[in-house]
Amino acid sequence: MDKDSQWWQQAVIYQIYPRSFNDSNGDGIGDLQGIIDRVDYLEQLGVDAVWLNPVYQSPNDDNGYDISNYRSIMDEFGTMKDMDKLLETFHDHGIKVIMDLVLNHTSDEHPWFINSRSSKNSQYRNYYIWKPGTDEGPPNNWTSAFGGSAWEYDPQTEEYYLHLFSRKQPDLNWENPDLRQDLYQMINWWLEKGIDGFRLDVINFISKNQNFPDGQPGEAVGKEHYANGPRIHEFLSEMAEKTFDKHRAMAVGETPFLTSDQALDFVGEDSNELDMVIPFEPLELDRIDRENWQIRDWELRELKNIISSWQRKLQEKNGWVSLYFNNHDQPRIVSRYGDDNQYHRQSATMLATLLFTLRGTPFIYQGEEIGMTNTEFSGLDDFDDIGTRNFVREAREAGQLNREEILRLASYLSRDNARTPKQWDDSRYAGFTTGQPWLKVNPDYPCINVKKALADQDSILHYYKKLIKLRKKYPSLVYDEYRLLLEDDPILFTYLRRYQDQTIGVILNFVGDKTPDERLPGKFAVADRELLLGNYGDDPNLSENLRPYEARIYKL
Ligand code: TEU
Ligand code: CA
Repeated sequence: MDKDSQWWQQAVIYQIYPRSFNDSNGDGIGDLQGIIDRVDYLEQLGVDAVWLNPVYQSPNDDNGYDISNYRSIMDEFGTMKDMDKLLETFHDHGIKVIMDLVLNHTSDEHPWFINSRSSKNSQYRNYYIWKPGTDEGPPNNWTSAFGGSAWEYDPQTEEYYLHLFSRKQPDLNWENPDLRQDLYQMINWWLEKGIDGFRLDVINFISKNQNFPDGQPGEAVGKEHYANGPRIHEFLSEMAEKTFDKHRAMAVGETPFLTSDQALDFVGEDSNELDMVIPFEPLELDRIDRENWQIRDWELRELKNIISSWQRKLQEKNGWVSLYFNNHDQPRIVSRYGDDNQYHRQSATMLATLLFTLRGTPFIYQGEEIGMTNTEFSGLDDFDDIGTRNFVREAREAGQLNREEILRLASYLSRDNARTPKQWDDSRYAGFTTGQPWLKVNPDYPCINVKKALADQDSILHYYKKLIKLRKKYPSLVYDEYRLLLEDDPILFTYLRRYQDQTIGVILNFVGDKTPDERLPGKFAVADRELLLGNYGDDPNLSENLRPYEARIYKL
């Protein structure tokens, strides 16, 4: 059990999007004091750590993922004093604090970039990636995640710089050892303050193929030349050695385009790079292509396949993953893989049951624990997120989709769905602020809010609390074996978890219909089976039909 005794393996982590969590001073923007004010709520929920989205100084072109000073706090969120107080308060309540760190790019307003673009001879020129253009214009055909070319021409020095995200997010040049040393120093500066770990933004993008060849056409053109690039493992192990290891801090890597086969190179027991990775595949089933914003129908079998291959693969070499269904980039899961209408409670709790009974560390995104849903957008000007706004603009220019179609796709896929203010109660603006919120509150707040959920013993919130407790009690929910049953069943997701001599069985009904009992395998028909938790409360005979979105966890 030694290899398994890291605190974060048994932990449940709660993600806070500070802008939308709680506003303490009525300016309509969530802030650090607002987070401090809710520490009791998080403690009673039972989470072990919080991960804060970026709180550093930023011009907010991409809501804090464009950092202009790594060592100071965004004015709207408060001061470094507030940050120190947050850390102290959370530690007093036994909750660890994980910060978000963006090392692939900075803001174009970071002093490094201002200096870098000023002259080809600048001491900071090679902190970023500059190239001369070609006859066609940009150095190659790579595209930005937010639309258009990944290269921006800068008239000052007549060269292009690379930006895999917005043009206000220039990519850092990790080939430069001076840059790497500066980043490590900054990381250590935070770790010395007592931060417990980091979530590393798009960390598998930091090493680019230095020939900068054209990419294959398709989604994210160029990705085969920068996702998991040539020196990625060298850079990550150097960083771990110079920073996290010395402080025994946790490092979680956000890793788009990573497959389960590649994951062990980052988190397997014979690599020393990251403690866990954040997979994307389980959340890509309902979209064909992120860049072109196309959606599709999907089948449960696909989800079972993806989850099962990640579970099996990572266990081979004791690698670890983050388990999540929501974050600040994802539309709300209950509106995607569940039913946010007729079976809101049932489907939200069923999906949560899946998350909390797999091998890995569950991450709850703010509002998920009360079943927050996608919001309503009334027009094409209603969107705030840079990615959505660019999609709307480009789609209108291309003229292939009509207004309704664009609105339908943007409403379903927009990151704004995740970013609407946290719904605390049924007062005006859902108790998030006394002022005018920066982003419209979801109109369903009178129905879905924390106050109401706390008062109802059968709420989604109370179910999450039970799941958190259960995970602490049964190591077989955390470690070791995962075995899928009924592999081809199109409706049921059923599996066993086993650790030492303890076996747990999970049955999930993924549809809003009753499901005939004969699908259930004999494994569950043991006489002394005990229902540990079910989202309908009772434990009917196994010969009874499963009810819509029913979830049951058995000790076998
Ligand atoms: O997201 C990385 C990522 O893969 C995004 O391109 C994602 O696919 C996109 O949000 C979909 O529209 C991280 C952060 O989580 C995100 O908030 C940032 O915008 C992005 O990096 C750039 O820092
Ligand atoms: Ca505020």
